[in-house]
Amino acid sequence: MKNRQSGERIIFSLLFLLGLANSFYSQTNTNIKNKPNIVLILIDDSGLMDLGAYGGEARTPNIDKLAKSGLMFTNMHASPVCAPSRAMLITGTDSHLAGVANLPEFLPEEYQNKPGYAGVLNDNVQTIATRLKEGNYNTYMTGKWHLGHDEKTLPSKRGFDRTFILGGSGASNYDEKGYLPMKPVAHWYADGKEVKLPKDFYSSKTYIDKTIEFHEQEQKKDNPFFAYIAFQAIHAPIQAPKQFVDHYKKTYKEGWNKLRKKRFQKAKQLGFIPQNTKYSDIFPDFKKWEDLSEKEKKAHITNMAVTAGMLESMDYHIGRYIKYLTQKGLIENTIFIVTSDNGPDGADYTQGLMWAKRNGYHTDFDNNGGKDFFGFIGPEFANALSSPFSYFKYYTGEGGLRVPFILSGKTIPKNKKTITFSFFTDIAPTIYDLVGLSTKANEGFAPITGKSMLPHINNQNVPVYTTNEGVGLEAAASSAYFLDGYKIVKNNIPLGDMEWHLYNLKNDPSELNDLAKKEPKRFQKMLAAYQTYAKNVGVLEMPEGYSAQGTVAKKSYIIIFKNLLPYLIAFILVVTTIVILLIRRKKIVKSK
Ligand SMILES: [Ca+2]
Repeated sequence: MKNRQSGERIIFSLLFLLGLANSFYSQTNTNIKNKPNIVLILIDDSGLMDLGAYGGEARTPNIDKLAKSGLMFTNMHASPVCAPSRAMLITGTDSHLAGVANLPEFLPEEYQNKPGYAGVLNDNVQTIATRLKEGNYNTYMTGKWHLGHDEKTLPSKRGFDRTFILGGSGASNYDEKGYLPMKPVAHWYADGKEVKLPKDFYSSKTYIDKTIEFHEQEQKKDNPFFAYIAFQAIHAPIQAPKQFVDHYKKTYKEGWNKLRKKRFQKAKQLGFIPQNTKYSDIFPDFKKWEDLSEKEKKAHITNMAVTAGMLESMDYHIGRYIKYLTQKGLIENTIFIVTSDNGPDGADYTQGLMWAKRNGYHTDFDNNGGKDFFGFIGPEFANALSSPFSYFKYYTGEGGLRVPFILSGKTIPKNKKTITFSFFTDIAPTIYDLVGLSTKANEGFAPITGKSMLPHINNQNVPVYTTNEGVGLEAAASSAYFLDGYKIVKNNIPLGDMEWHLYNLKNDPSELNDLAKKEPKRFQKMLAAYQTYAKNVGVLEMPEGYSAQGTVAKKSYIIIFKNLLPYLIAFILVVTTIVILLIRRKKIVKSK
């Protein structure tokens, strides 16, 4: 009897333990399942108003739907250039502290080993992917990484389970061609190893194909996921399949001044800027649309049509991904974030066209189509696209910094817009807050310098930054400091004057009315705050006469010259030989 009783007790205890374990398992499983999936979509070089939802000309119905079903920010600031923005986005920490103060391409050689300037994400910071692994997330990345490109510095070493990425700053969207003489070949990596591209590669298509593939191959399907998709669209070379481009052929026929004015009016209509905002014109030294030949106009109109088509094509593939997540029942619990890393690219690639053509590119979209097309928008149209703001990519004028930012998902307010000031480093801590992780950096790591936007998301009357919380920024020798709706800004050459100016962004977002002399106290206070910021993060002064575009051009010319040197020597030798032969012949004739 005793034996029977103790046997029953053992069985009961085992059942009890099994029950406990089961309940613990289902609780953990529920916790995991309740955490939202995060899809972080990064566009390359899109200004605030390029997407349809933000008043742009491109048809982007899928992103527009996300914007309508979510919260649209109109006062989000990135850095003015790619890699520093990406470092801040993926870590929540100032770019200098993260090791990516500037782009390697833009940096004079002597700066490349200085602290903060290696152009590679350092070990003082953790990425969103690493942090989300704490919450059992599956982590995927496709697209442009640009924060390191050897086996030790790829995203597969920075918390991403599955990756298919471009290491460098840009490339053809159809094959392995680079886009700058200093990087004639581009390199892609899958799960940490260099790979050849699939035959049907088109950047936007393949990045979505690969993301879907990662979902399909996933073993831990019950875990939440984080997918970081960093499109090449709409970075130069601008390329898109014809079917996405042809309907924009007439959209930009009136030129850059009219487009800039049109977007300015639209920005007012949409409430992005106050009604009494003054219009800032295209830079006065820029080419005049009316002075162009018909052939030149057509080239510009085509480049713009391809830009719009490239955005539409990107949106189309985002739509395929949304459809996939819907079919798999994952969409309900997914939060989408859509943003861009800096404003429109005003670089003039005309000088590089000879190199581009020798390397397999063409400039005839009508006859040769999107593949191998070398498109770029140039400074004038970049100035129009960055409307209603001043400047564009490379500069800390608002046109270089203001980017679209859309948050959309079950727990996000629907069909709302916000004009609260926010900064790129705020995105990572906001994600941590959304999934229930600490918004502070883990012990032993550099601080997360951004702030969670979740209190603002939950109640738009609560600003992200209080009136005494400032934000500093420096990249490629352009700088800014934001405090209480004001901004001090110093824009680098050639378009800037390297002087500090003070603007009230609340009533003067186009930065026309310099208040430095009118409000000296505020000006001095903000200058001092910037100096403290610069010292704390380790900003280095660039050499006299430095400019980002100038450095790229100089590096490119040296490479072009080196490549041409053998031909030049051969040419000199041939000419010298001919001259010697002619002189000899003359002498022989004379002596006869
Ligand atoms: Ca960019």
